[in-house]
Amino acid sequence: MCDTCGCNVTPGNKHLVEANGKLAWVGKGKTAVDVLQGLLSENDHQAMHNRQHFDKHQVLAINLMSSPGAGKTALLEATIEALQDRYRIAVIEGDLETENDAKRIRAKGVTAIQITTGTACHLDAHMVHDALHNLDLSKLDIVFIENVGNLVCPASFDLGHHRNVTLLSVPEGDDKPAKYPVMFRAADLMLLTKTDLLAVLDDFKPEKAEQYLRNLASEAPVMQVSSRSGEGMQDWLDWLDQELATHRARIQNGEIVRPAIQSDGIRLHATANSPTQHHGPTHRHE
Ligand SMILES: Nc1nc2c(ncn2[C@@H]2O[C@H](COP(=O)(O)OP(=O)(O)OP(=O)(O)O)[C@@H](O)[C@H]2O)c(=O)[nH]1
Ligand SMILES: [Zn+2]
Ligand SMILES: [Zn+2]
Ligand SMILES: [Zn+2]
Repeated sequence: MCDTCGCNVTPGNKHLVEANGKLAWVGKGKTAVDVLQGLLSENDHQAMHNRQHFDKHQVLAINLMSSPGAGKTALLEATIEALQDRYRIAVIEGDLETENDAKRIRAKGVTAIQITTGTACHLDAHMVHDALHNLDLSKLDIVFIENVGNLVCPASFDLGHHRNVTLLSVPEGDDKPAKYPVMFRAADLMLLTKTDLLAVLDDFKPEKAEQYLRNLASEAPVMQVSSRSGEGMQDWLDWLDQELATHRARIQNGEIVRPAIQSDGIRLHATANSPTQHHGPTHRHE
């Protein structure tokens, strides 16, 4: 996990492990495993609370994941251009350091909340919650969360969103679903991006990428898009339309929509059920 990359403690949850924090190392004989399991359990609670925020306002929340530079921000820019007359959109941007992506989104006339994660290579539910309290969800239809560019850790943290979209860009090679199964198993949709480059990078075979995904027992749809040429964008926009309609219908029925569960990722992060006491959110929203 984050066992190997040391990223479990984030600016959003570090209060829990600091002195006097709920999961503080000292005083209660906690082991490292206890603390990590506790953090995951806290994350899941926070994620449930975040989902209540979204659902209360019938907002669809989509988590975009990929390796660095696969085209998440470019896809968002093109999506906003295509949809901003029809849907009210906001973006939560996760980056290690800069505010560059948020600035690109704001240039399209859309609210973008930047979360700088520092050393953490993924967003977690606590960081997303801080961002949510800076967004007026009553005035939105879709919130996109651009996760930190990383093909490993982001898939293991529920943020309280509804759908995972995993991007694989043509220059990365078609074997990535085989090499990073945890990430691609989490996908509710796999987008093959930068398809305008297929003509020059002709060793990338879209059908091979799809076969590697199917080898993971995933039935997620696969779409080819190019933010640059606009090719395939309509399929993606249609998918969003459909997801928003399904989401609203489910909320009317009192159902909760969750992204694909990543049991592999959870196993990578902790090996047993958390011993930590569960608790409700520390505040309520009217
Ligand atoms: N040819 C081509 N290039 C693209 C396309 N989409 C994005 N790019 C280029 O790929 C590079 C990275 O794009 P971004 O949208 O910044 O990628 P990202 O996934 O947001 O990157 P990080 O936030 O750093 O992880 C930029 O130079 C883009 O211009 C595309 O459809 N075709
Ligand atoms: Zn990590
Ligand atoms: Zn980006
Ligand atoms: Zn809240």
